[in-house]
Amino acid sequence: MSVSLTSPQIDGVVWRLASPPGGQAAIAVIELIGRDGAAIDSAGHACGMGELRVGEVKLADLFGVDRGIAARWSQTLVHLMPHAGPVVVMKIAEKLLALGMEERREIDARAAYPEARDEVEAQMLAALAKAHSPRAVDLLLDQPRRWRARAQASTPTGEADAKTLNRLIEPALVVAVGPSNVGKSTLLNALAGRAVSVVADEPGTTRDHVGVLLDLGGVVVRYVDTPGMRIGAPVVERQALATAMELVNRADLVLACGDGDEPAPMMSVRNSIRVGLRADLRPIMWQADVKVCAPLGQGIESLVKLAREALVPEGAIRDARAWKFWG
Ligand SMILES: Nc1nc2c(ncn2[C@@H]2O[C@H](COP(=O)(O)OP(=O)(O)OP(=O)(O)O)[C@@H](O)[C@H]2O)c(=O)[nH]1
Ligand SMILES: [Mg+2]
Repeated sequence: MSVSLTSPQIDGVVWRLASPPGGQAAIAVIELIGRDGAAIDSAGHACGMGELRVGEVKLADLFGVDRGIAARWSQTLVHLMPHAGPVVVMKIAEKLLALGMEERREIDARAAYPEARDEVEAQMLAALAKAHSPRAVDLLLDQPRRWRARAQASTPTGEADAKTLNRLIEPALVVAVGPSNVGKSTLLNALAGRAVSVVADEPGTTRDHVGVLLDLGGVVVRYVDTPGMRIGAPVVERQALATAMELVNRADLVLACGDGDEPAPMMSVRNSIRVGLRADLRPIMWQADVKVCAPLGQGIESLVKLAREALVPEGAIRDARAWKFWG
């Protein structure tokens, strides 16, 4: 790869390809990890996404290579999501390297944890250090024992179950969509237990996307609250909608939201839950999977349970077989 000496150099940011290599996904995930917020700020400008606030999710021109989604999940963590074509990913990787951002190699677990008794125990310690979900802890701690007992006991979980459980380490993407003013942002605030999203009694309140890491009863997810769909929206809002649709395409779970007046959009995606909001105002006449009055907390527990079950089923967590959680 050629490195241009004239490029401005970004200090204190490393990156890694977070989407599985050779996977089937249409979108790639390139993770930028900053030493601090300022390092990420300068990387953001250099990558062509401009200023990106914490919680902001937007469509950006990534180095002129591809239009993709940029999401800032915290001060120091940004995801770039271009199309997953190998040429696109390689060109973006070249640009990052040219800017002085090094690729973070997966750590060598055995070298990092010399006290570990075997490979699985070393991988377990490495996974514990980066796992996001509290529900991952007991499960990971028990893996070395399960792998040692495997010969007598049973075969390990299949690839599909392993991928599901991996969501306890690397959070799944949950995207809430639906018409304007039905209470989507109020729902996010209720789920987060604090005000992370702008709420107002005016259609079109959320003009940008709000992305946060959210703990759904022990399973941490990346949650994006999108601006409502409404007819006659200004251009900037329609752009935001285009971003929302791209996010829906790569979501692990979509919350299709509506209320008594505005039914939830019919989603033709694999994994979705139809959420009837503002259920105290008017009866929900369409087929909702769960009815919610977020300000009163009604239906929140049921929704959390449904979402958790759709992402990481309790049955998979309770599965006593060994789990291939690394590699
Ligand atoms: N009565 C009642 N009002 C609610 C409920 N949930 C939200 N609201 C109110 O409905 C209005 C719209 O709520 P938002 O959460 O901003 O709606 P939104 O879907 O995010 O709207 P956009 O961002 O425009 O798409 C606000 O005035 C909220 O206070 C509810 O369960 N019951
Ligand atoms: Mg909103």
